[in-house]
Amino acid sequence: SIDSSSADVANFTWTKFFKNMATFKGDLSTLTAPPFILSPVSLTEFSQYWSEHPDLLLATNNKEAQFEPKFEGVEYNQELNQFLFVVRWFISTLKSQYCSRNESMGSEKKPLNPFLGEVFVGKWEHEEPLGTTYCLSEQVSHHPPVTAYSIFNDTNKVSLQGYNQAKLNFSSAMLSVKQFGHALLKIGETNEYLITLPTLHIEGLIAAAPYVELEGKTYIQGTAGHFAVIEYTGKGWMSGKKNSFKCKIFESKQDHDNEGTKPLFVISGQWSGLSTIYTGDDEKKKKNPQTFYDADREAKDVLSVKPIEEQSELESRRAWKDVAEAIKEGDFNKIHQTKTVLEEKQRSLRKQEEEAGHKWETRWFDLVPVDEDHSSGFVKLSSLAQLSMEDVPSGTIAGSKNESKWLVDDKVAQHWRFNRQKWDDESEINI
Ligand code: HCR
Repeated sequence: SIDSSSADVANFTWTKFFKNMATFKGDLSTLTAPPFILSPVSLTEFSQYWSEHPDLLLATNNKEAQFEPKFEGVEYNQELNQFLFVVRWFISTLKSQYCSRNESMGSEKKPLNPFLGEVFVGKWEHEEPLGTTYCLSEQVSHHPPVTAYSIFNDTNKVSLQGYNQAKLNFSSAMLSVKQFGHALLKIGETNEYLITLPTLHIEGLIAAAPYVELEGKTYIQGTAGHFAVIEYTGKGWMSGKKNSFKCKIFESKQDHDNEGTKPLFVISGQWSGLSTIYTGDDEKKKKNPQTFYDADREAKDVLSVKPIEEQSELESRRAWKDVAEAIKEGDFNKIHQTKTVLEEKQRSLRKQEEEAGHKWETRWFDLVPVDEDHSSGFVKLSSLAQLSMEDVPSGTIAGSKNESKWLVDDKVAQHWRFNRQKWDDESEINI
């Protein structure tokens, strides 16, 4: 949101921004940044990053496909095969999620803070057997900002749902970002995968050239038991290369916890470039390395979005059109004016709702208490992976000190879930 007058904004230099940051803690709505670091893209659009390689997402349910490379001496079965496809698809999403602004705009930028009820929709259309993959994204909360999404392909019975909230904290010249939420990938009728979201930080702030570096871990837990832990490291740490990761794949969480059990596979490299897979037996000796994924060689598949003139007023690109133009033109006054129009409209809508005594209703997603979450495998998968089901940073271990730091007494955790019926009944927004 605009938190200052246009004159303030025009004079808001990077040095001032950096000084202000010293005491910053909050979310996107409270972060004021100089105009040249603003992006004309709303955070609701980020949901598409989960599937810019639809072929890799859909390969997870191709029963005829054998995961390549295949190693001799490893006992493959259908579940392990699928798990490897899931891990490869997940690694393929990271470059879009965390590097794409650097590629398209030269550095990380501050995205537009979506308004309540803002939606972003589109599709990836392919010939059979891939068929059409739909992407729905909705801003389900403004304070704090939370975006929920659903990406589904009925032809291949693959669907992904999730939500995301980023909590920002500035310390040691770095902006640290904890992600709340998770993703759930459903394949066919019975197989589901819980995917946790990594912590990240923004580096390059002193040089006014911000970029994202991931830290911490992602866990992937499947219904059949397979468990993966992906550990992120940055430049100057372990490998010395930026965007590095190491992923260990186990038959189960128990195998992971048992120090004597080697992983089935170890994958390492750069998530924004090349990664290599070894069997658990070969990894230490670096024997028989095989390419796992090459992010530089896979062109992304651009989501098809309706022209702005055909969009509803709630659709992101239409709603932010004037602001986006002003940002692209670098016109400080226009940015301020156009943002104010949008924000005032939102304020008056909330006031009207309050006066009428009703609350804004989310469109395609429901906030479901964890003990009533019967439509997803979240509870089962979290307990298999011994992960917290509470409203705590994604990937927090159940029963850990870290978990208790975030807990609020007597508060039952609630998570956003896609309600397919609501989408099927949708009459105003179409793709
Ligand atoms: C932290 C961030 C907003 C949140 C963005 C999230 C976490 C959103 C969900 C996506 O699935 C993944 C994702 C990717 C982005 O890397 C991350 C953004 C990076 C920067 C932005 C800050 C709020 C902007 C800070 C402003 C700086 C550049 C001065």
